[in-house]
Amino acid sequence: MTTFGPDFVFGSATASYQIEGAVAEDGRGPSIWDTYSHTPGATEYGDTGDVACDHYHRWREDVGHIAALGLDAYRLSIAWPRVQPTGRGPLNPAGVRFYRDLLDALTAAGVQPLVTLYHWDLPQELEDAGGWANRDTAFAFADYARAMAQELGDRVHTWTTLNEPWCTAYLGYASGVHAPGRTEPATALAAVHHLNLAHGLAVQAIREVLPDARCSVTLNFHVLRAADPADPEDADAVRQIDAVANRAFTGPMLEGAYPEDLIADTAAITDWSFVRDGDLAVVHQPLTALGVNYYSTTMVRRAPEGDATSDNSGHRESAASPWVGADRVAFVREPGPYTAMGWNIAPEALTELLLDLHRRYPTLPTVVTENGAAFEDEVSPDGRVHDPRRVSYLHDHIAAVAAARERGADVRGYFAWSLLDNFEWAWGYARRFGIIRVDYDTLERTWKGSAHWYARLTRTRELPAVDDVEPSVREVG
Ligand code: GBH
Repeated sequence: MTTFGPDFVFGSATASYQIEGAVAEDGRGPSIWDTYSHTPGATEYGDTGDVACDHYHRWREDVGHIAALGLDAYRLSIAWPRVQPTGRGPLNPAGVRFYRDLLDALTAAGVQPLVTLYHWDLPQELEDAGGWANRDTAFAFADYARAMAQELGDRVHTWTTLNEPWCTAYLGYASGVHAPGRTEPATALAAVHHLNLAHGLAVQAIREVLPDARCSVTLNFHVLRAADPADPEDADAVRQIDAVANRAFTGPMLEGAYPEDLIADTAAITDWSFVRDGDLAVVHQPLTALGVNYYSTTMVRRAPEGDATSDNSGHRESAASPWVGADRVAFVREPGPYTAMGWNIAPEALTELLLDLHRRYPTLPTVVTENGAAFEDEVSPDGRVHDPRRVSYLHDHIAAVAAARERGADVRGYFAWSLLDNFEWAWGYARRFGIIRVDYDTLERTWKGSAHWYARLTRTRELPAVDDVEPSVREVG
């Protein structure tokens, strides 16, 4: 029997642009995702976040679902352009009030709020001034973080600076499949550094206001496999992708330096002169916890010169690669099973990742801030929503977290991605990750089997069997 003690935190996660809608209401300014999603061809079916789950108007109902699920915590993100429409200068009181009311409702329901300051919706005006390629953006972010600490400080349990800066830098500025849709490898590396700097400056700014603030960052770790583990060339491809994807962030944030092999591998692209004296000391801040987003593994091999890097990531097609400086790395499709994103399912890799992080950073607790899967749900005539593969996915990955804990990893919590079906970035509404189904015509919410299953877990704190998906009399939904 797999059991979790009372201190282990079970939650679920969302992000502002993916659920809120109301993009032009109450003084919200435009973000790069408004611009990008309205660009023809950028997203599947031209979907945008204009309405999304209409969470901006339905948040009270959604807090009701969070409470009914028995969640210990809820991970949300603040839309920077909603609280500070141009990314600089005066705050928008209506935007601040929205988050204050939401945080109060969560607290009243006994749910810890974990707040991410940046889940990809950069104010458009900051992009017009250069976006993450511009060092000034890092300082604007710190000002925004300070303002949020002042306005919302006592209501937030844990602050997370950035969600997955890998995606912001490489999908936004190298492959261009995310906003702002730029395809400039050197710019992507400048963005990496300015994001790292933004993180450090923001942690400092938050702690100027709230000296004891719990601060973290969420990274999407690439768990890498060599196509041929016995081939040293494939092992070197693993090392190279680990540098550009993982250690480009953990190096400066957690160890105070960029990896030397990363600088060497990218020497033809940039001289890294955007890293100024003193920056690394700023980036390297003590953190309360490290957020870990995990979905799948990545397999690579050494490719001959000129063999274009294939990106089998399940991102929408792009001619440009997110893998800056990795022209001689090829990506190999792994054995299934796969989710609807085309991502292979590998729960044992989550155990490995958590143990590896514990070994490298023994005093830094981890929290799984996202894990989940897109599948096509089956809606039966009586309106029940069946998602047995999502239940299995969650079951196996939560068991993988328990296994890591048994072997000594200091993992403090697990957040299912996502509370609701929502705007899945370039895939729009064509991919559903929610444990609660959203009908995009009526915006009605319906608990899937996985929500009933997760509610059983939060209530009993024992991992339920995968067929334990029947609604309980104590549940709404
Ligand atoms: C997260 O991104 C986001 O935080 C969240 O907003 C989103 O809805 C959710 O996951 C589901 O997509 O790097 O090419 O080897 C996850 C993005 C997905 C990026 C897996 C890396 C691995 C393939 N990550 N992907 S690859």
